[in-house]
Parts: sequence; C-alpha cells; structure tokens
Amino acid sequence: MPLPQLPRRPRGARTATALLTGALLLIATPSAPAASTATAHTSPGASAAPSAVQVNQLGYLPDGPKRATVVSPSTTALPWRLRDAAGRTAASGTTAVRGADAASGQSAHLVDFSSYQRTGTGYTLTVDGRTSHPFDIRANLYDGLRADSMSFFYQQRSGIPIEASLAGAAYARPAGHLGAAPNQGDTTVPCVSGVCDYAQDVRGGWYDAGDQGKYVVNGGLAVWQLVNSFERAKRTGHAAALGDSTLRVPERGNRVPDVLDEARWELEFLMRMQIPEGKPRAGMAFHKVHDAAWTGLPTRPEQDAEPRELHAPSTAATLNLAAAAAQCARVYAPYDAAFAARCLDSARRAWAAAQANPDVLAPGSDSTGGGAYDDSEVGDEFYWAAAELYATTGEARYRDAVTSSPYQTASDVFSPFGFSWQATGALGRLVLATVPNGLPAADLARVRASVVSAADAQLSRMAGQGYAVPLPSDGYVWGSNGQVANNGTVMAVAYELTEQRRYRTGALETLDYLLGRNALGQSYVTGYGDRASQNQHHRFWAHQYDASLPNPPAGSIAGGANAGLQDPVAVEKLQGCAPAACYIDDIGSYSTNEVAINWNAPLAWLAAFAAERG
Ligand code: 9MR
Repeated sequence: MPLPQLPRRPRGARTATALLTGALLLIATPSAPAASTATAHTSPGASAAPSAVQVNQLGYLPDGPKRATVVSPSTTALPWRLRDAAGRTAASGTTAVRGADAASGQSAHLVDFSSYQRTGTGYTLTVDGRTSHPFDIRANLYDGLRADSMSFFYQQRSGIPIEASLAGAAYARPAGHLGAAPNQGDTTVPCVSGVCDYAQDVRGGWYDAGDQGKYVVNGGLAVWQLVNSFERAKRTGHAAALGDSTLRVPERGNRVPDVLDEARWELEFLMRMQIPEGKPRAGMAFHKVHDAAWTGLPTRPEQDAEPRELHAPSTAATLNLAAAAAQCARVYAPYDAAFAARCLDSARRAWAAAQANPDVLAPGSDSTGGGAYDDSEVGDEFYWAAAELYATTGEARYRDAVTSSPYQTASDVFSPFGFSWQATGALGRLVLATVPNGLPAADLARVRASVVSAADAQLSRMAGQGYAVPLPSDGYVWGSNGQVANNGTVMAVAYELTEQRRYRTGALETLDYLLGRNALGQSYVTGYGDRASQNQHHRFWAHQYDASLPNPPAGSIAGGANAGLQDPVAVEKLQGCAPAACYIDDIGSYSTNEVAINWNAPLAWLAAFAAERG
C-alpha cells in the first residue's frame, strides 16, 4: 500500500486544463452556445454591487447564532439596528471591527444579534445607511431546504422519468439513458478500447452534475453522505423527519425512509458498475461511465446521442463501492434484509478485489466527454472502506485493516481544506467515531478526539475571518462550497460527540456563509434568499441558454468561489478577484457555478441537522 501524502486537497488545477479543453471544444460545436452568446447574458457577477450588510438571506434560528458581516473601511465601531417587517426597531448595538479579511479582500465589521430570539419574517439589519437583504427568524427555517436539497437527487436520476406530480411540470422529463434512441446507453455499455470485451448494464443512478456522466468515486461519496445523514438523524432521535413520505420521490408510501429510497437508486447503480464474477478483475468497479465526447449545453438527457463508454476499473472506485455498500448493509438491514445482504456481498467482493489490485489508478488525463476524477493515493480509500466494513461486520480482518492503516493515526487526516472524493480518510474517522464498534476504548477515544480537534481548528479559523468560513483563504478551489459544507458536517458531528454548543454554532454559521453571508452577498442555493444563484451550469436546467428550459430547482447549490478561474467565463469576467469573490452566476462558468451531487449531499446533510428541533 502506498504511503499517505497528507494533507491533500482537491486538485482543480491539474485536471482542469483537460476539462477546460473539453469545454472549449464544446463551444465550437454547433449544438453548443458560442462563447459570445454565453457572455451576452446579463447575470449578476462578482462585480455587481452587493448589499454591504451581509446576512444569511434565508434567516436565523431563534436559538441559533445570529451574526452578520458589514463591509466598511471604518476603523471605529458602527451602530447597527435590527428592524422587523413593520420597520420597528427590534434590537440595536454596535459592530465589532474585524479589519482586513484575506479571503474577501474586504474590510469587515461583525454584528452579533444572537441574543435576539423572537421570531418573524422580513427582518433587516441597517448599518451606516446600508440595509441587508430581508431575512426570517423562525424555528422551522430549514425544513424546506432539508426537503429541497434532498429532492435535488431525484431530479438528477438517470433511467427513470421525472414526474411532474413530484418535481413540478417545468422539471418533468422522460427517462434518460435507457437505450431508447437517440440515447446509446446505459443498458448495454461497452468499455473504452482495450478495457473489456463485453457490455454491461449500468442504468440508473444519478447524473453527476451539469454533465450526464456517472462517476463511482463521486457517487459513492454523495450516497454515503445521504445515508450517513439518515444514520446520524436516527441515532439522535430525528429519523422521522427523513422517514417515509417526507420527500418527493416515487417510492413514497413503501414504508422505507424516503432518503434511503433515494440513496438506493444510486447504490443499485454503483453495484451495476462492479465487474461480474468470471470476468477479469471481477469485483472491481469501473471508474466511470460517460459520453464519448462532451455534449453541448443544453442537452436533455433523453436527447443525448453520444455513445456511452465504461472506463477502466480503479482501486479508488472499487473501495468507494466497498465503503458505500458496507454502510448500506448496516443501515438498510431493518428495512430490507435482502437488499442489505446484497450490499454486503458486493462490499466484501469489492474489498477483496481492491486488495488483489491495490494500485490501479485512474489517470488525470482521462477527461474527454467526462471528468477524470483521478486519484493517485488510495490508502485513504482503503481506510474508509475498512472502517465501514468493520462497523458493519465487526470482523477481525477489517479491524486489522483499520488499525494497521497509517490513516488511523495520522494527525492530519482532517485537512483544513475539507474531505472530498479524493481525500476520504476523514470519512473513516467519522464512521468509527459515531457508529458503535469494537475498537479498544483508547483507540476510540483517540478517533473521537481527532474529530473534535478538527472541529476546534475550524472554529478558530472561522474566528479569524470576516465571514466565519470554515475554509482557509487559499482553499477557494473548484467546488469550494462543497468543501465548506463538508467542514460544517465535521463540526456538527463534534456537537453530537460533545454536546458543546460552539460546534453547533460553527455548523450553523457554515450555512450562513452558503446562504448569503459572504463576500458577494450571494446565496449559492437556488430558491433560498433574495439574491440566490439561478443559472448554474446544467444541460437540462439551462434556462439561461433556452427559455423553454427551467432554471435549477430550489435547493441546488453552486460550486462556489474558485480562485483558479478555470472556465472561459470566469477568465473573462473575474480577473483580479479576491479568492472568495471568484464566482459568477452564469451558466457558462462551470468552474464556479456548476451543481454536483457531492456538493448537494453535504448541503442536505447540514440542512437536516439544522432543521432538527428539541
Ligand atoms: O469537483 C471536481 C473538481 O474537484 C475538479 O477540480 C474538477 C476538474 O477536474 O472536476 C470537478 O468535477 C466535475 C467532474 O469532473 C465532471 N462532472 C462535473 C464535476 C463538477 O464540476
């Protein structure tokens, strides 16, 4: 097993060139919009003047933290006033001067009105003649986002019609990729040249993002987070809110919690990606399936005419499958024992295949028609899979794999940049810290302490900033909102482990950042907030390019600020941006404004946490 190279962070820079090239080629194809079309749309960008009193535009929980950031060069404290919808003063005070903020490049003051605990809608905060977007203070603040951010996954489903009765008329569409022309997948998909001599049925699952590729490492991470969210809620007595008939999914009423119904759609796909017994490298998982060439925007899923191809199996994908399937075996057991057993069998076979093929790496160069999702270090995937298999089975061989892994003791498994599809060691720690298992007490204590100290590090990082973001100022990479949300989930787990309020505060302030308390005054979540993203990069929700198509549905989170400027729109419009301001709500900016299952999953996780009461 290769030695760990820690810490690691998502490497946008290396793989981006290939994706960028793909997109530039795409712009030249007739079905794709010309570059000039993409830039002609008026859409709010980094340069649009935001309100300088930045709040969570959805609002605040009555018993939660309530802080805002004011952009002001003043070096002395400023008076603030909280007004209710009728314009009456509800509270007032003075700001705390924070000064220069590296990530935003702004000079910041902080307002703290946490002690105001009354409820209402339409509050505003005024400082120095400038007034925030309106916001609510109410206990059921996150109920809608919990449902919408989870329903995002239904709308990303491949291989099933999206029903108007569930998604709304604008979002209804026929099933994509079920072998009906012009689709050429996903029911009998051949491999790229030289990889296999058969075709496999890999229907179903979720489309990854704005593209219609399906990638095992990212699917495994996202489905793990949804199931983990349910397992956490159940552990803490809040499972009912995610139970049967709580979401807009076709399986409503089957007595299985809806979030598990949704996750199963992806788990079944992941297991279809496993190489069958009797074939070379049986038990491994194909790394990904996607179009042979990048399709243009818009392309409705059922209209995608590109051939689909299976790409070479990888150790990382195989271990991702092992981890997600092992978790499935444990969590689905009370609801569907046969399915749980099938998951466990798949997980065991994947683990054995990964051990037999420990260094089959997905290359960064494989990014024509789909993303590379490359990973050069899989010791962390071994650790995560072993942790899940051990938590589910209690078997000595998986325990030994956990305890002999360098990731069990490494001090930097929780990177400040957050875990990701590429860096999964933290997931192993989270499983072992929360799911009952037979590790010796001292080992368990150490694992739990590592989660809490990671949360402490996030809190102190937040305390040093103008916007309290759980991300360092050099952490604004492709998908930074996903990294921020992932770090928020770590603080929420620390809250569960310790019941110390400051960790809940950190997790809730993570949502404040995503919902508008940031350098741009931008809520990154469609439908949530006065100034919310709506033109995220997507081939079907492509309203900005084709008025007959919808915008992304409510509850879809944009990738977020990315200082790398890795798409043509970002390059043209965002030159010179401060890291946290490198974002534009334009459909062409896939490196700042795409949606993706691995970013919506931690949003859904956090929204479910924040929605819990009592
Ligand atoms: O989220 C991925 C990010 O970490 C990488 O830097 C980037 C470039 O390789 O790719 C991102 O993932 C994209 C994937 O490759 C294809 N589907 C859309 C994903 C989100 O943009």
